[in-house]
Amino acid sequence: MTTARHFALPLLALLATAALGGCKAADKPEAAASSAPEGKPGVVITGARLVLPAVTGNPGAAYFVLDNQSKGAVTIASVAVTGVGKTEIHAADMKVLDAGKAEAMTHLDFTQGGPHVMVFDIAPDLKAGGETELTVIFTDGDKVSVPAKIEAMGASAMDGMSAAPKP
Ligand SMILES: [Cu+2]
Repeated sequence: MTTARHFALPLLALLATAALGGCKAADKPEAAASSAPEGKPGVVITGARLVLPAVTGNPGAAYFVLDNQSKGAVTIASVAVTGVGKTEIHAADMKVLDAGKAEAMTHLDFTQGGPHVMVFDIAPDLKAGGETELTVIFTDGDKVSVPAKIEAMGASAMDGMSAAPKP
């Protein structure tokens, strides 16, 4: 009986350690995230789309919404689109922005008539109705990639233009 008790205690201690160990492992999503190539905790990108120019060879535009649900501000260093040679982040007035900053718990709309990503040198295989990939690269090196629908410069783009506060 006494022997059994002596065994019981170390076993409990062992179980407690195991439980703690398990807790720590589950508490380490960073390890899992860093083994994945992309992702940024608390940042969600939705509605990504690439709008092709009406005239081939002209620049197009990419739009998306960045939702920053994290406790810190995030700053976009650049945006890459698969099949596109070059991108620039533009303000509504077409001025080049060095970066897009989203304060904590806010969201950033890249939308027609507002800030947008101007895309240059669009590969001919990017066709309306298809899909490409849009990658947002942050100043800290993190990246988030999302699928982006490819759209022709159509009715919706025209709507955006008439809604734009431009002369
Ligand atoms: Cu522009």
